[in-house]
Amino acid sequence: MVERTFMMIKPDGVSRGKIGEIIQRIEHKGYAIKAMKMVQPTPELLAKHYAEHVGKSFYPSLVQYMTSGPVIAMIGEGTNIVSGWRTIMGTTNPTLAAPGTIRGDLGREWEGEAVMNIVHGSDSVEAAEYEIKLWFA
Ligand code: RTP
Ligand code: MG
Repeated sequence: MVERTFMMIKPDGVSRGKIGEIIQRIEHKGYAIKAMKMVQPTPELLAKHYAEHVGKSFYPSLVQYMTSGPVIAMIGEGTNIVSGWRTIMGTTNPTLAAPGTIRGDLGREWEGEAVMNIVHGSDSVEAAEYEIKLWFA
């Protein structure tokens, strides 16, 4: 099924010069990038994007991390892209993420209690719809 998802290159991906490499992996897979922009996330936007995590012990560190610089926000489109992009990203913790995934190959550092993991992808079709509306209002 052709789906849309919300994809993001997080501040560490941008500051470490990985934009080109990450976009190349998206294009190699054959996913279409339907929209793309550079955004400086605010705490207000992040509270909506990461609503499920507000109040958790790592949340202040997550906000510190995610407001540390600009991100690249993208709408991707392709067959089963929601789960497919999560597979390409790898699991949340880069230490555990498989080699060959973006997080497994490129991620390593922590911002306080929050793991810095280069990229984001919506975790369901419903989340994708919500996040696309939020970031591309
Ligand atoms: P994301 O939403 O950013 O794509 O990441 P995810 O689904 O793989 O992981 P999620 O559980 O939604 O967590 C969101 C972000 O919060 C930071 N985090 N740190 N210390 C920790 O246990 C921890 N858990 C989450 C990470 O930056 C993670 O991507
Ligand atoms: Mg998540």
